[in-house]
Amino acid sequence: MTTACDLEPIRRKVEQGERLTVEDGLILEASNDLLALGEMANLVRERYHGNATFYNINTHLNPTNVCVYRCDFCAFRADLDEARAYTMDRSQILERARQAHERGATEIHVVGGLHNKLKFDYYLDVIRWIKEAAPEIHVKAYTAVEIEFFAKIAKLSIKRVLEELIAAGLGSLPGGGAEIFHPEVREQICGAKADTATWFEVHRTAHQLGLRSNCTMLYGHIDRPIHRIDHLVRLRELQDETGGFQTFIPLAFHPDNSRMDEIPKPSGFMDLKTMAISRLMLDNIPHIKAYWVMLGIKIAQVALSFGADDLDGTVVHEKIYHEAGAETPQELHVAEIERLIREAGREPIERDTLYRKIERQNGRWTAGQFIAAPVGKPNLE
Ligand code: V47
Ligand code: SF4
Repeated sequence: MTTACDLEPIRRKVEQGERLTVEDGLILEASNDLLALGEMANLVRERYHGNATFYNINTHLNPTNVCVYRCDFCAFRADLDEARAYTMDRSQILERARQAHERGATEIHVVGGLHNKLKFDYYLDVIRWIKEAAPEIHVKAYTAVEIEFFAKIAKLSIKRVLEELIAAGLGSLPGGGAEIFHPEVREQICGAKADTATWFEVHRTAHQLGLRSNCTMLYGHIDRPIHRIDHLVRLRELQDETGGFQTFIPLAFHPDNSRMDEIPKPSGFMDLKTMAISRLMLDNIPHIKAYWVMLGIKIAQVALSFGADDLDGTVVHEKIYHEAGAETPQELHVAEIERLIREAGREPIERDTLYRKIERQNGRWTAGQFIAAPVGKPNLE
């Protein structure tokens, strides 16, 4: 157990904007002084963004739940012959994109299973169909795990797969599939899918092609402090190299209907502590997201004082967490998101996926200026 006084050297580093080491990270992990961790994380959060707190209007699309992999934590996947297996066709995807457009969404977040039979063309078509129905919508699609799967089934390089997806209309990559990078954990919970080196290769290649991406960490299952700190430091290293990560999202494990359902879900204390430590270790990633769907609305709101500056979006049609027991609603309306942010003493700003301020007039939206971030700028030469 760490005492308040062990945190003093770290506090001084944070105040002076110095980078924290792995050892510092482990000291933070050993501390139960949640308020001290939160205060330090809040300092970094306010140095980056002041009171600004971001959200977007988005919708989720999971084109298929059929998946060749069997990650232990996943309650979403299905086998091809199961009654609950589904694959969306062109008309369903066009309809979903039209609905998103009518609701004023600026982003569709696409992620799904890795189907035994579908060809790479289907995944390209999903993006083309969205763009056909809603050309101005940003398509944030396919985790690094999906990208490496496409490369395998299409017998193409990761670079070529990304280039084809970009030509179809891909706008950025979501951060999923990262889980825990440390092999002690990864091999146990999702050993069959893309390994850590491949996850990084996909994001590095995406950044080199000019795409922005997000990154995540799935915590609160069999992971230990060293695994989480190792995970954060690996992300920080790629960010030093490319500057292409926009947002980090800590994902709290939801056990229901998974093969790890004997593990209790992480407590509010762990959620806030992980949020704060993430903000402190990831000094070069501009945004930290409190994804309300998985944290619950109450913890997500409090997280705005523990390092988070983004609440994700209005989110409609989310399946991955709801099938794993999330009790949050399917959608939050803009007025509710703004109320939660204001009540926490922050200023709500609607952003697009690339963090440009959204202006709305007469039912139409335009993306304005990029919202400046002091560090974490791309360095891609
Ligand atoms: O990779 C799956 C996680 C991820 C469970 O980029 C689970 O803005 C908890 O990538 N309990 C997909 N987590 C979701 C994702 C995401 C979510 C929100 C925002 C962004 C973004 C990306 O969901 C998977 C996996 O890590 N996941 N099952 C579960 N039972
Ligand atoms: Fe498949 Fe993704 Fe679920 Fe793993 S997390 S089983 S890759 S859908």
